[in-house]
Amino acid sequence: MTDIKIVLSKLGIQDLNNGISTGQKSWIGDGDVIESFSPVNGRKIGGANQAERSDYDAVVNKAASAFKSWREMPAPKRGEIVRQMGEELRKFKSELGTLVSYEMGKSLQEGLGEVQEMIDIADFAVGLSRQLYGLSMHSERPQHRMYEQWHPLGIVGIISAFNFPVAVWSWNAMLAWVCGDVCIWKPSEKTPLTALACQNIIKTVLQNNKIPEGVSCVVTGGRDAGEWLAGDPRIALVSATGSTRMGRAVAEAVAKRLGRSLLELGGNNAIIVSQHADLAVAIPGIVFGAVGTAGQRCTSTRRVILHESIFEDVKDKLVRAYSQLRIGNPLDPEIHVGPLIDIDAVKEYEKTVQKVKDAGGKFLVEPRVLTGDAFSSGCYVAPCIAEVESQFEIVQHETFAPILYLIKYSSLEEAIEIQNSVPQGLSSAIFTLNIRESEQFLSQAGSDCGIANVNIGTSGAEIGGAFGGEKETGGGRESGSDAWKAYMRRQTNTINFGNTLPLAQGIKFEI
Ligand code: UN1
Repeated sequence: MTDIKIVLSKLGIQDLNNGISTGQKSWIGDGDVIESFSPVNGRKIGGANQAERSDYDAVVNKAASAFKSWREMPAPKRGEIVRQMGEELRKFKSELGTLVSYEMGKSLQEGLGEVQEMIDIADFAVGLSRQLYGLSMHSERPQHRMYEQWHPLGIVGIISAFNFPVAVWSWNAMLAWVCGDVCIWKPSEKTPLTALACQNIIKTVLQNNKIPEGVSCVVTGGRDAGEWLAGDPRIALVSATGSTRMGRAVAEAVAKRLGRSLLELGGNNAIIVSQHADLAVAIPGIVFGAVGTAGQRCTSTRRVILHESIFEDVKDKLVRAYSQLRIGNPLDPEIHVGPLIDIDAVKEYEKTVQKVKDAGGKFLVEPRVLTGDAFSSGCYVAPCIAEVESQFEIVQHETFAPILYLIKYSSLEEAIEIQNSVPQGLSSAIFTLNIRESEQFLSQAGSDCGIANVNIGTSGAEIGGAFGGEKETGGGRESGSDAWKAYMRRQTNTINFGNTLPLAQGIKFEI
């Protein structure tokens, strides 16, 4: 098995007694050490000093001063810096992917996939750096020109979650950088070391190009650090990924100061499987969506809405597929399902299971917490499946664990209604070969989610599309398409090149 010490040292993270420091005090603060334990085996990996308020203020000052020069660099030149960052990430893909897997607990393939997502968004951002287009309009006045341009916003605060400890940050940071912004990243306190590893990679590129390191900053810490960012008028945009509860707190604090927020919060994603589905495609889509990353993606499949005529058949197929799942050390390539992030997550899993039972749900694949030497961290749970009623209270909530609900429907209208009946609106899918059904699902009367797929599952979105969702998911869009606009400010410009001053709306003002 991989020697994690070697991985850490290749990523420039030295072990300092029990704590770990990148040697860049100003980035990581002087506060208490946050310890990072691997959910794989419960062992301590290291620690990082939390930022204190004074560290935070120093970081903001550094970022603000870096912004002054970074914003003046032409966007395609900023794109060149981001291209080099993508190159560095390619070099460290194996080490960073391994650390992601070890610190977070996702499978090695998914850890590597996450780093690939960072490389891809870097490529996307490089192209984008030459395409930050504004529109031009026809003025209603003679000898006038009107157009809009997009300017950098300033400092972008990025609050990221443990489940995609590095990719979601990169979706934000890479775009923000080509847009001319500088970033302050508050990573999840559950995965501080992957963040420091990324910081080391980015720092090298900045240093090689003699660019101030304030372009990319990290403050490690818990809730406090998130609150500092949210409440700070110097932070032009706060982009937050995580629970709806956290997002609500961020949104309120940012709105109070009339700042901007970009929220990517919980999902309660459903797959509709119609009687016209190709089950050979649908079953793996459901299983990957439900158990991939041990059900800890915001796009994880939580609900499967099955046509009554195929309910028994699909149920049997899913039960059979679940019996083949291998649970264990995520660094072992044979394993499908790794651990949950920590013991608290296991408790949440158990609580949800109990609530499902109390409400009258019936487990078709039994939940259990795994014990024994291979599972000594106490974080391993079995993916489970329950038959439930859509209106159960617990079905309205997102539990970050591999618990899948099956719900029966008889008409497509009813299926869509069930799919839309939860407070969240991130990802959704339908499996059908019937074009009327798929079009109805994608129509304005169909899925109310930010992502709606046909014949693929709810998770595993590509970086090229705008990523995010509606309702309690928060409404923000990150990553591809024109999500970059959230990281810039629009300015409308009107220029008079004539020798009179005609007023708009035909108003006459004579002096
Ligand atoms: C998340 O879980 O916060 O679509 C992001 C997916 C991944 C991203 C998930 N590309 O599943």
